[in-house]
Amino acid sequence: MFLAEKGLSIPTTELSLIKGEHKTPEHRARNSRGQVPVLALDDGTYISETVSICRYLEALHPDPPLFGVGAKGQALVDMAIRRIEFVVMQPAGHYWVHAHPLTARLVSQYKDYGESNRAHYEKALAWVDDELAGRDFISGDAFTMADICALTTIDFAAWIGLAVPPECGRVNAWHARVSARPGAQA
Ligand SMILES: N[C@@H](CCC(=O)N[C@@H](CS)C(=O)NCC(=O)O)C(=O)O
Repeated sequence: MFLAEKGLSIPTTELSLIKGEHKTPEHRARNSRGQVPVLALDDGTYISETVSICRYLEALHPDPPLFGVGAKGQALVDMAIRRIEFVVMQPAGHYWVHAHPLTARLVSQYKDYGESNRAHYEKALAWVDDELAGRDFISGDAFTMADICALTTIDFAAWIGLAVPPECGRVNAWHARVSARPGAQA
């Protein structure tokens, strides 16, 4: 979505997570965490972490700005991204690891703990709902990387069974607005 919003296109290679292609020594040499995505630079450098990859691309292609403008704007977008990752994604991630049937064969699950994250996730969304009062986007009046982080987190959470509660009206309206962007089809 970040690339589409920027109007950029880069060559991609897909790894099969089902086949474990991300855990091979060859891929761990690119990313010691054995995860995707990884951005390979022409000079042999590999950059992991989605937000870091996007931040690098933003520096090379500043328009349209997706990480905020100026010291204050950039700090506010960074704050919003970190909060989406730590406050919203974390309970969804713990639910995925500890309560979802698809991860059961991969890890030792603590199901009660996993399920307890549903309430944390819903509380986090209620907080996002409050944040959206009087603004169109997560970090303010402009669409930014914080919206991409929130959209992908919320869509992933819905896919694993954590829906946005109907009472989160502002989150639902924001979700419809941001999902309608051409970039969301990427
Ligand atoms: N913090 C990393 C998370 C990357 C991540 O969790 N990638 C998933 C696929 S979307 C993955 O590689 N999962 C396999 C694994 O963790 O072993 C980022 O933002 O890029």
